[in-house]
Amino acid sequence: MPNTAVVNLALDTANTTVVAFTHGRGAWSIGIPSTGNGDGVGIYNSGHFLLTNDHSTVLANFWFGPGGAWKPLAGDFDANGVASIGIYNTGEWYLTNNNSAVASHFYFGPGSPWQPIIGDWDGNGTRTIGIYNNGEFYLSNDNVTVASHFWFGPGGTWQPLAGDWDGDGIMSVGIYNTGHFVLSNNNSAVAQNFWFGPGGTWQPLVGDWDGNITSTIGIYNNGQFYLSNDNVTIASHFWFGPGGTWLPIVGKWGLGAGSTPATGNYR
Ligand SMILES: [Ca+2]
Ligand SMILES: [Ca+2]
Ligand SMILES: [Ca+2]
Repeated sequence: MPNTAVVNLALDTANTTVVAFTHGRGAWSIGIPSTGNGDGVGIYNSGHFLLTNDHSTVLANFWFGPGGAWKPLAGDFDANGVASIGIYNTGEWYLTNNNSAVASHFYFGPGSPWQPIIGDWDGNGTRTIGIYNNGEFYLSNDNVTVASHFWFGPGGTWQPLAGDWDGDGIMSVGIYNTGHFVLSNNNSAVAQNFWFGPGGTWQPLVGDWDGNITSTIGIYNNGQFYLSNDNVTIASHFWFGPGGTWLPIVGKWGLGAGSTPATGNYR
């Protein structure tokens, strides 16, 4: 940058470039380096979690919960900047902040066939829960009361998603069905509508893979991951875990201690 007074600064919509405007000397674009601190992935099978922040090195390897019908969750539940895991089964929830101790245990929703979702619906930095069934969503900001209740999408075989698609700090929903993604920034209007991946047995993922604030999608099948930073091109492609019945999870993981196979101390 020449020694020229800057009269205005602007940020591009992708939060990747600052444009510095000057009097008479034109404008300069200044790239904002990626934090390199985006979401990692993990896998879960019957109470067993394996987490990685770099798509290969196992950062944490632990058991939580009884496995069986319990499904894995992940999120930053205490707004400390790192994600941790939880589990859900038929309306019952356990959340941790360190992948070991139970930070909260509660019931929300009628259980099956309602599915859990996790998001920071109010942009306060804390992720809370929601439930989805056949196009209908209930979201909570405190894991107790209903903050919003709405329908989005045709239901049926469509699955719920949650992400901050526009990077405004507030997460909103989306839906996925056989390779087709439909995303909303306000839980009502369609903001993005696209296809990614072959559908079939591939499962959708959502994360901020490059740490630029916005959430983008990925897909998972049998140990194989494809992640995109723009919902169009492939940013990374890798294998993690043995596939099979292991389920993918997403988070920017910390160094929670984890636990050995649980025998009831999660209650
Ligand atoms: Ca946290
Ligand atoms: Ca929140
Ligand atoms: Ca948003």
